Amino acid sequence: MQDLLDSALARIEASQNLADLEAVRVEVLGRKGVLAQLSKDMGKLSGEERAARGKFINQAKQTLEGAYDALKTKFEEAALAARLDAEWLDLTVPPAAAITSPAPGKLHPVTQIQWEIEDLFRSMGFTVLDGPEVETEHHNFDALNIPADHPARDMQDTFWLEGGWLLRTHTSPVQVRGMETLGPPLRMIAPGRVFRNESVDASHEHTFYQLEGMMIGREVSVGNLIYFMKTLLSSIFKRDVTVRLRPGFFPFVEPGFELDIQCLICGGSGCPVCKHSGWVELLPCGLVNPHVLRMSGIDPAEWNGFAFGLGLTRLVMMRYAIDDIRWLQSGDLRFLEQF
Ligand code: FA5
Repeated sequence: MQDLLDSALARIEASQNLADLEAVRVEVLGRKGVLAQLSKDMGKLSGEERAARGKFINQAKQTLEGAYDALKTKFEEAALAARLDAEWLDLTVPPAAAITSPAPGKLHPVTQIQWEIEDLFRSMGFTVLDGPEVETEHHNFDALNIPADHPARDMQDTFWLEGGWLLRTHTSPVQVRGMETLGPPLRMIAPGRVFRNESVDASHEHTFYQLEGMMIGREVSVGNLIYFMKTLLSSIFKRDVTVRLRPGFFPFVEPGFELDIQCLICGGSGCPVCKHSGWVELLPCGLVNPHVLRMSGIDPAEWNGFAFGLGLTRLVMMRYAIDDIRWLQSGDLRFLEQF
């Protein structure tokens, strides 16, 4: 009997894992196991022998079950430890990719060119001004000599807001704010986002960037205006570009001009960006209308000046030969990563 018990115990202890142990349990402790065998001939034993056998079986059962339970706990703990080892994550370790190849952010091409132009004009004594995107009708229109019934208002389809406010349709209201707050003499530029309620195509966005410029002095001439415009374009394009100046009408300048650039997408042969004309409107400008000076508290008998309103988004398109304005606000990284 003792031999049977010893060999059963040895078999339990020889188990290598939970599956082995389970198989041994069935053999040893199951219905046909060692204990069952020991109980089988109990009926043939005398009362004394039966009592001794019963005691032995009870102790054997305790011994075998104890060995089984201890080993089972040991295997289960080992399995749990192995699983924890495999699943353990140190959340404080930065991902390997971030260590080896950080993807640095980049400035949007419009911002890059805006900053270049700001540096250029600062070097020529101009102040960079900022203005609100939500404007008053007064600053966006009236003070620029565009009263409510003026047809020029229709040239810039407006997003009207509640309470008579509007999203500025151009950066020209910042001229007015500059004249009001700084007064003459004045050299200022004002880059910024503008909004127009118009349909979008290859060269028109509803939200785009302009860069306003203004110079007020004692004897500012068209010659001065042309000098600054040429300096601006040669600094941006760093090569000769073909431009043309033609008369343009804006109620806040007199005389007014349109400075067009020969389309750099198609080289002037015609494409959707230049609407097949070979030319792109880029830089309307002119001498400030005396009435506008007067409305902002500047005496036109003493002061005059020029103003321009660069289509900054279009300039970026020309500089990088971008054939559709919608790329610039697409947020598409394949496009943006090129700059
Ligand atoms: C104006 O906005 C005037 N405020 C410019 C000005 C300032 C004239 C000072 C004289 C003196 P215009 O509506 O033409 O003008 O717009 C100026 C430039 O913005 C255009 O030449 C063009 O380059 C750009 N632009 C106009 N509409 C759009 C549009 N929907 N999408 C992209 N660029 C545009």
